[in-house]
Amino acid sequence: MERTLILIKPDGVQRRLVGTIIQRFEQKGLRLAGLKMVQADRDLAARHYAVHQGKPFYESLLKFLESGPTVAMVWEGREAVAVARNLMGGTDGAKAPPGTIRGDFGLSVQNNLVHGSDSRENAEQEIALWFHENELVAYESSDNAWIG
Ligand code: DAT
Ligand code: MG
Repeated sequence: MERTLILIKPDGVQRRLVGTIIQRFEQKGLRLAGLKMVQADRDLAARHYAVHQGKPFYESLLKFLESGPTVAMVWEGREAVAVARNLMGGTDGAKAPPGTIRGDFGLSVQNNLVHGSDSRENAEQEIALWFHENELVAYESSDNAWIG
C-alpha cells in the first residue's frame, strides 16, 4: 500500500475549497490516513520546499506557505503518489486540464491550491515532516474489496 502527503495550501483554505478538494481524493478511492490543520512557520516551509532553495521563486513560495493555515493529509491506496498527482493536474493552473483540481480551480503557478508528493521516497520523508507517526490511523475500509 502506498502513501502520499497532500497539502491544501493557504489559498485553498482561504478560498473555501477544502471540502471540494478532499472530495476529489475521497471519491477516487484513496483512503484518508491522517488529517490536520497546520500554520506552517518558516522552518517547516523551508524544509518542505528545500529542493527549491536557490530558485527565483523560492522566497515568495515560502511566504505563500507561511501566509495562512494549511490542511495536511495523508492519503493511501494503490499507486497513491501517481494517482494524487493526476488528480491535482500540472503545476501551472492555466495549463492543467479541466477535471483536475488545479485545472478546475486555479489560474496561477504559485497559488496552485495543492501539494502532492512526487515519489514514494519523498512521500515518506514529507509525511514524517508534517506528521507524527501516532497521528496516522491504520484501519480497514469496508469497501476495499470493491475499490482495490
Ligand atoms: P508541484 O507542486 O507541481 O510539484 P514543483 O515541485 O515544481 O511543482 O514546485 C513547487 C511549487 O513551487 C509549485 O507548486 C508552485 C511553485 N512554483 C514552481 N515553479 C514556479 C515558478 N516558475 N514560478 C513561481 N512558482 C513556482
Ligand atoms: Mg513538487
